[in-house]
Amino acid sequence: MKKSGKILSFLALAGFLFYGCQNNAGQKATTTPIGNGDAASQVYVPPGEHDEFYAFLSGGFSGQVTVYGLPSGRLFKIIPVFSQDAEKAWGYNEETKPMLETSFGFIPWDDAHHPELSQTNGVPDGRWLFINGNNTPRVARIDLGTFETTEILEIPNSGGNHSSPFTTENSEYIVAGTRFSVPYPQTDVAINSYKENFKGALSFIKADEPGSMDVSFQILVPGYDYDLAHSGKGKSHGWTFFTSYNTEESHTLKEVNASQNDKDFIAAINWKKAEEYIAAGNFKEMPARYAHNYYNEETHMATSEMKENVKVLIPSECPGLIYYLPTPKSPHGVDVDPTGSYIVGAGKLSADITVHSFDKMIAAIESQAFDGEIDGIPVLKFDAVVEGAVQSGGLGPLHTEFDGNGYAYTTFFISSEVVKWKIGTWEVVDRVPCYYSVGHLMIPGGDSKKPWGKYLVAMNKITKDRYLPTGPELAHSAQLYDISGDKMKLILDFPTMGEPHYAQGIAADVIKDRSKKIYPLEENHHPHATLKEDQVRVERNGNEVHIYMTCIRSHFAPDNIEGVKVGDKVYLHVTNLEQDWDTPHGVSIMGANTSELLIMPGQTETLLWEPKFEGVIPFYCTDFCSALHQEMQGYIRVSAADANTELSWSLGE
Ligand SMILES: [Cu+2]
Repeated sequence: MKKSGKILSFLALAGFLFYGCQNNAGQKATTTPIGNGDAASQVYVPPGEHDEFYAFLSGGFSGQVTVYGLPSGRLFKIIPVFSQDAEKAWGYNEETKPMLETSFGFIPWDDAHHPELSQTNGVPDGRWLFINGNNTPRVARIDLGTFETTEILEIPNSGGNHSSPFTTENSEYIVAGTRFSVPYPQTDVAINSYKENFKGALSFIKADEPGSMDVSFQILVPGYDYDLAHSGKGKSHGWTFFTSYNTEESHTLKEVNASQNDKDFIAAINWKKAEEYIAAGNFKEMPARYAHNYYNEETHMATSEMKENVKVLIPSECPGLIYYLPTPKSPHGVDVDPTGSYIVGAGKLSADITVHSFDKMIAAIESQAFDGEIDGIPVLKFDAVVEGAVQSGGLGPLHTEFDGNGYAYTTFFISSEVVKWKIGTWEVVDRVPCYYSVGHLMIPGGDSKKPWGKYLVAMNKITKDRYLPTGPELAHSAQLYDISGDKMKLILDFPTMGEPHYAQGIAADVIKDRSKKIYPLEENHHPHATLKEDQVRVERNGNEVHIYMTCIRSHFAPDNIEGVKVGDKVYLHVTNLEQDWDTPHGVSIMGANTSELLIMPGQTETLLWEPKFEGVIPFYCTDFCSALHQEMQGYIRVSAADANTELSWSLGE
């Protein structure tokens, strides 16, 4: 009976949410949220001019990252990460297939959640963007010179990688916390043995050197759900904070059973202490199986390597490594202010926002102000660590970012709003509605030491009436607020791809001049590159045919090929000889069971084609490259498996 009562109250909460949406929608019909005519000019970037900021939005369940300009809200690029992308041949061409390898085999999709810019001294530095894959636990690195994914690391012994990637101050590490606790290591046990057999793992991933991303260590923790994370900065550099819920350790009907405890925990990890324990050999080597995939920009090829074990720290054997900060009520976001002094926990079933003090935490550790311990992890006394509470007046706080001017901004999912409050006095100074049900928010640099506190992007879970209807599925929405004055002002709605889960923003100046324009041919070390047109050729090796092809405006070389047979595996290794910015060529061939290739200037890509029957098959350039683009085409003759058609190739004969 008690349980059904709880279920009812949750239904009531959901009803409130739905009512909230309808109500907001109703308001929209009679009022204009933008309110004044000059909002449009604030987001207008005239033709030929550039946006002031890059915004990198998670593509959510699309598995990708989208790149927008701010303040215009214009979409510039979709960067494929965890999902195959036929437009760019990501995961389809031979070069990038290894990027999607995992211990489960080739996986062409994931649920991307949190983009995170690399940092130097706590400030976004524009080198890389990291992002996590939630479903099959992974983290990825995107190179912001090329805007391409160059590295993906699977996270072993983890179930759902939500609290990730969240960097440390110099990108020494990015982190990954298990959202679903699982048997560690995985084994066949009854689900109702959760409390005895299920554990969580908090992973620290070395990330400061491309090509050598690896799990440096994992910390074995109780079987809670670890939700989000942020690392300390300034005085709290060396610490990382993870929220947890389900400290009840329930395994079923979690919407009720994981919401019983008045407080759950923020786990505070002293990762410098962890490094000492690792250096001293005070760890366990645990079996694991996880893929490390790396795209080498010199060879234009990815490789996938399987790793076999991982170093694990056990809290009861590592005093000083981890502490729990009690935090009301199923905390979701954990955010650290720009000075590193305050750790903000947003209890998603609460109205208030809890602010812990880093100094008080250290003092509580030194004076051993503990409320017992769990599996060797001291629980700090709530009153000893809490600094203040923001009496928000809202419902369902989720995430907080900062403007660098002494203010914090917290999203409220249930009451669908952003609340601005003052650090130190904890008073609410402004609030604006979101349309509707906002999850994350992003201020460029807003989780770093130096936010660019000019704009705020709210990422909304529900769109309802914001755009023209497109059938049952509606575009999700981001909303841009001007936060340069005392009051937040909504100035733009723009649609997003997939779920705009979280985002990061950075001043365009930090990145734009380092953007790569071409791949120099002399640096192309692809094993199947053809760097000059007079080196093109076709080679047979058993039933494998390798076509070494080039393209330049407006022809392929060769463009007539004969001697291919039914049953062959035909590899088209195509090098784009162009050395001008913005001159890609595409390649497609009729009936190929894969996507097109989209080859950047100076790059080599490979398409695998297995002809099924005799005939003459056309291929063509798919990227409109010149006035004679339509002429950029060729033929491959396919003969019977036992035919004696000689291998030959030509251009212009
Ligand atoms: Cu072309």
